[in-house]
Amino acid sequence: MSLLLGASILQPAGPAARSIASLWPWLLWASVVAVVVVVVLMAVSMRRRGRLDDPVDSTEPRWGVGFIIIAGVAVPFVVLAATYVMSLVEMRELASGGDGAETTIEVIGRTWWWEVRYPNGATTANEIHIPAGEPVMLELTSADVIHSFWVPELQVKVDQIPGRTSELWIEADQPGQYRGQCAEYCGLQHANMIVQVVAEEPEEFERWLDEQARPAADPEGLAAEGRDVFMSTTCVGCHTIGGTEAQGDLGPDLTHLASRDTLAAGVMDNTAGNLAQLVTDPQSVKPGMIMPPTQLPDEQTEALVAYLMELE
Ligand code: HEC
Ligand SMILES: [Cu+2]
Repeated sequence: MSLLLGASILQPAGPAARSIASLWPWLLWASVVAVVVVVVLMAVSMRRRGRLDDPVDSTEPRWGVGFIIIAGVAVPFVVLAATYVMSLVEMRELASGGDGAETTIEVIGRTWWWEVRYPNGATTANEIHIPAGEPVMLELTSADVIHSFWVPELQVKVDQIPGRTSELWIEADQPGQYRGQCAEYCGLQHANMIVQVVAEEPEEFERWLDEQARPAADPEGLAAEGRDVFMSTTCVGCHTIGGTEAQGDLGPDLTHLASRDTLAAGVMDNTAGNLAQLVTDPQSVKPGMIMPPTQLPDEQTEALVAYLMELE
């Protein structure tokens, strides 16, 4: 997955985003016409003012009261009313589009990553897998400050407010990856709070979901040493690994870490080298994140990374 994957509201990839994008050309051209008319009128008035020998009586409207009523009241009223009605029609469509969604996914904004929970108990982070071609309901909330969930190719943005749950349905026409971003300033690493929606064929999604609900497999060899490092250092207090004593809740669930494409909410690819850097010196990856640096002998870091890479 490319971290630079583009995401534009003008390239909608699902029904909700498409209906929003359909409003856009109307608004653009209405605005262009309004700007051109105003600029022309300004130019005309400036030319008149330039001619000092031909003073204008400023109390007398030059084109009469009729002009003011048409250009200043009637035309804006028609434009605004039309925009309002078009928006209402789109909003009705958007409100009902998620009816009949079979999957509900909890998405919890946290500084500065996303926790993603499925009804079967699977918990993951920063990647939301959905079946392509069907609506999916998201329950959006926050565990700390206000965040905002925005995947431009799929839906409008919706704020994630602590103590409140907002519903938002999303649907992707085709399998693919759709980049999203926190859209409400939430602190130092707000810009590095990236979410990826991964739409898959429904069977593939079901397989992924079953897999994600399983506990982690028992490691062997170097990875088993890595597990011991994990369980005997600070990691165990903040992270959960299903099937082990690690049940921390401050950081992402790592049970299936190796199945994710990126680390730390999309800031780096999930590779051994990047994992080693993230684990030993997280502040160099995402300054300000609550994960502390961990000084370990090189062999222990290597074992720890081997363990994390096996969490598929
Ligand atoms: C004080 C709590 C805390 C401790 C201790 C901690 N972490 Fe973290 N960890 C976090 C948080 C919070 C994040 C997510 C930060 C972000 O993305 O903004 C994170 C992210 C990660 C990630 C990336 C997960 C993902 O899905 O992208 C890995 C891997 C990780 N930690 C491993 C470890 C290991 C290994 C240790 C022990 C050496 C450790 N952590 C210690 C809180 C902690
Ligand atoms: Cu933010």
